[in-house]
Amino acid sequence: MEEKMEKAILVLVKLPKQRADEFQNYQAELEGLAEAAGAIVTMVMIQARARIQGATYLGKGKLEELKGVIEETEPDLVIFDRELSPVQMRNLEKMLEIKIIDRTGLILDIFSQRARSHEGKLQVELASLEYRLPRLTGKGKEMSRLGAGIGTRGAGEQKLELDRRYIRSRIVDIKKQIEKIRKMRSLHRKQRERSGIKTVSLVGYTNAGKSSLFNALCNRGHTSGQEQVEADSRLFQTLDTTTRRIRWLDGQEILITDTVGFIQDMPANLANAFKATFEETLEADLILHIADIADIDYMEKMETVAGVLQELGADKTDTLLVFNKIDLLPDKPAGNGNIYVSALTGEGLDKLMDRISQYLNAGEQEG
Ligand SMILES: Nc1nc2c(ncn2[C@@H]2O[C@H](COP(=O)(O)OP(=O)(O)OP(=O)(O)O)[C@@H](O)[C@H]2O)c(=O)[nH]1
Ligand SMILES: [Mg+2]
Repeated sequence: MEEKMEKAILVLVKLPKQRADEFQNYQAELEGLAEAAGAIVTMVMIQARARIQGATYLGKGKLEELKGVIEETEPDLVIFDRELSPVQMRNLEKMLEIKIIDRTGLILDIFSQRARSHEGKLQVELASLEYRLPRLTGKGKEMSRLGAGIGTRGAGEQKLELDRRYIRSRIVDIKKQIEKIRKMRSLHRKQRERSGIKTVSLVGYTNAGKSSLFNALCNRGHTSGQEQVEADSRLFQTLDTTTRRIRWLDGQEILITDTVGFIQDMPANLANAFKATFEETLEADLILHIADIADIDYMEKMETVAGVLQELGADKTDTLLVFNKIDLLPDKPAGNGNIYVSALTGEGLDKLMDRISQYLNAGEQEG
């Protein structure tokens, strides 16, 4: 928080396949990501194009316009809406002479700022290094050119020594460490399985209200004297999974887990780095998929989440869809069997807890 806010220009390319309303949400999400990283968006520049320009991302005219705006308004950086190829990145930096961050770099930066646990930090560092490796222009040059702030975090302390050889050996090292942690996790999981305690994992798009619901359920579940997890409107507030044991009114104990949120087009490196975290989710007895029903884009976001779950192989785990933030809807949806709750007001939580119990106990009888 001590770091100063950086002024950023956002640059987006609208392709023909993006509908106007889709594009609006896409833009809002990028603004949300920029803010989450600690930037103040001073200007948004949009170019509608038939396709992305291979070498420079933008067309010639738009580039010149952008250069003019940069000279006039002197921002700290320019943020691009998609992942740039190493070549595009280099060309843009050369032409615009300013710090350039693409969407992947932005998400990596947010993750670097938020990771708290040892494992989370390793995962983010791994993803950052893998992203950076093909983008290095020469020994140590890249980092010194970037200076400080957004885009420079998360790749370890020896920033100036970030040459390719160092990065490669560090990647190998981190992978080993993560593998060790993964084994520990699976050991713990087996112990839990033997103890017979059921596990419930909360997943969903970033900002859906997972952490808020996690807290609300823990409060109802007689957890004594434990801290709340942080909930905030910033995207990717949660990066570390938290598991708590809670006791239902009927005396049953369950383990409940809060997890990192999903986003569309999650950078591949990050998704890979976080695989171990999601393994935990895969092996839960029940997944609660939390969706923000007050978000105009909630259907697309639900599809994104379902897609990621499928990729991870979690689509075979029992999943209960939970619509959160019902308090924000003027008209309550009619009783259609869906679960509607508000983590904020507590509405619907009793019903949700009943449904969770039903599920877990049904599983018991079958198995
Ligand atoms: N009105 C309303 N706001 C809610 C509700 N649940 C959560 N929020 C708000 O939505 C924002 C996001 O909540 P979080 O619980 O941090 O969401 P999350 O899914 O954990 O988000 P990430 O950890 O960033 O992926 C916060 O500002 C919450 O106060 C709800 O039921 N009603
Ligand atoms: Mg959260």
